[in-house]
Parts: sequence; structure tokens; C-alpha cells
Amino acid sequence: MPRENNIVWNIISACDEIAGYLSKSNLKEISGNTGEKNSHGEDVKIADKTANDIFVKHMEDSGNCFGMVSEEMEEPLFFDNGKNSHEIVVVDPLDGSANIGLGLPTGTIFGVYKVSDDRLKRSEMFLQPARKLLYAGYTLYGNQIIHIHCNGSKVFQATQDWSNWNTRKGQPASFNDIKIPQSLLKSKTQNYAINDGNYYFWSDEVKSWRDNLINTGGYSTRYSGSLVADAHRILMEGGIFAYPKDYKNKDGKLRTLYECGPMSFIFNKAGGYGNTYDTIPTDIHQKSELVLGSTDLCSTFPAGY
Ligand code: AFP
Repeated sequence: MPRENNIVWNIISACDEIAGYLSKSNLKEISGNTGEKNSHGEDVKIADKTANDIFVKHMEDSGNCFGMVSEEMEEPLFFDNGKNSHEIVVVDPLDGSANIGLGLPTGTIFGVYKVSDDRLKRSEMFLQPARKLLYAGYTLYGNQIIHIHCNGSKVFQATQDWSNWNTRKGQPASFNDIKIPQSLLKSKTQNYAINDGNYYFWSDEVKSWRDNLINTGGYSTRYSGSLVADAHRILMEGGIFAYPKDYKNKDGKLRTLYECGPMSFIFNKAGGYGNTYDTIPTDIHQKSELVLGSTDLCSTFPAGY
């Protein structure tokens, strides 16, 4: 697979470098805090900051990126080097960073939009629904490095093993047209990925939906606390991922633009459901509730409660 100088390959190169950084064995060092807070008031880990710096460097050097929004940056960043380019990028450079110190999976989530016609360097340029994404994807840093990409029509996967992550000689795309299995019709046990620890903060509607799922039988909980890992299992095997609104997180917890949007886009294009596909964010760091998965099962979820 020859590398080309376009925004998608620039993003893959950034993810490859992040993968190399995460493979360092000094877990204590990379899981430490910088002492700073991010746009949501959360502690910034050294790895969060490093992953963001790597991503920014690749976007800036590429000349293919007009600007980017990141979970780790309060304001959008616009690149002089990309002033003639046609694409902007939204990214969560290192999602699930609480898993790092344990060597558990993390990921990068990204989306690519077209630059607005006025080309004015303002955050409004990024406030577009997932439906308008030109391209989106995530990289899962687990036992292998798994890239899931969606070009607007198909969802496909490429897998690299750690021994040759930086040479990109790994297997070519192993799944070329991923379709999420439907859930309710399958005889095998299905998975649901929800933080049940929030049960008492949920609305009555969400509580009774979850109780009903358990009473129906045939479902297992699979939840790692890393959206990329949890959503990936659901994309490949069917089931549901949900992070509902609750009394602690009144708008939901996950970020509309760079977490929920790219995931909703990928799941919709894989024949499944992602609830924020048409949501137009009003702020670059807005939060939403997120429901992803098999269309039949997601249609039973009491969204918005
Ligand atoms: P971190 O990046 O701070 O670890 O947050 C991870 C995350 O944004 C997402 O990856 C998970 O699905 C979600 O938060 C987990 O949240 P809970 O710990 O509240 O279940």
C-alpha cells in the first residue's frame, strides 16, 4: 500500500507515530498527568498531550489540513501551511487514556470535513453534522493496530502487527465492506456496552430498558471504558453501545464533534445506527448522549430520556 500525500495518509502516519509512542513500556511515565486541565476540566495525561502534539505536527507538516479541532485544545488551530487546502479535521487524539497505565486498549478517533466556502478561520467552520463528513475513522491500539476507515460509502479495516507498525508492511485491508450484524435475530449471545455503574443516575426509562434487556436474556456486558475498544466490538459483532444522559451528565458525557460524530458516521455507513448522525453541534466541545449499534436493538433504546 504506497503512501500518498493526502489527509487520510497524513492521519494514518500520525496514528502510527502515536502507536509507537504508546508501545513504550514505562507505563508509569506515560500515564502520568501534566498538571493541566483540558477543555472539560479533566486532568490531561502526558500521553494525551503527546498524542495531540504528534497529531498537530503531522497535520501542520502535511500542508493538507486547513485547521483542526482537538479534545486537547480549547480553540481550533489553523495552519498557514495548509491555507490553500480543502479539508479540516476533528480529532480525539487519545481516547480512553485512563486505560494507559494498565496496558489496556486506547484509540484515536477522527473525522474530515470540507472547509467552508467563506474560508474564515472561525470555530463555526467545524460545527457540521456527522452526515457531512467526507471521511472518518478510528485506530484501535490493542493487541494489533487496527484502523477502521469510512470513505462515505464503505467501512473497511486494515490491521498492522506491532513488529512492523512503522514500515506499513502489515496485512492489507482484511475486511473491505464491514456490515454490522443485526442483533435481535441472532441466536448467539449479544453484547451490550454500557457503564452499569451509572444505573442510579439514569432516567426511569433507561433503567427499565436495561432491566428488560437483562430479563430477556442472551446478553453479556462488555465494557472497557475505552470508546474505541467498546464500539469496535459492537461494530464487528453486533449489539449496542450506549452512554446515556444521566443526572450527573445532563447532556451526556461523550463529545459530539470528535467522538460521537465520527462513530455515528461509521455505524450508519456500516448499516447500523449512530444517534448523532444529524446532530449539528453548537459548540466545538459540546457533549451528547451516544447510542451506537445494530439498528434493531438501538431502535428499542429510549433515546433522549
Ligand atoms: P478518557 O479518555 O478520559 O479515558 O475517557 C474515555 C471516554 O471518553 C470514552 O472513551 C469512554 O467510552 C468513556 O469515557 C467512559 O466513561 P465512564 O468511565 O464514565 O464509563
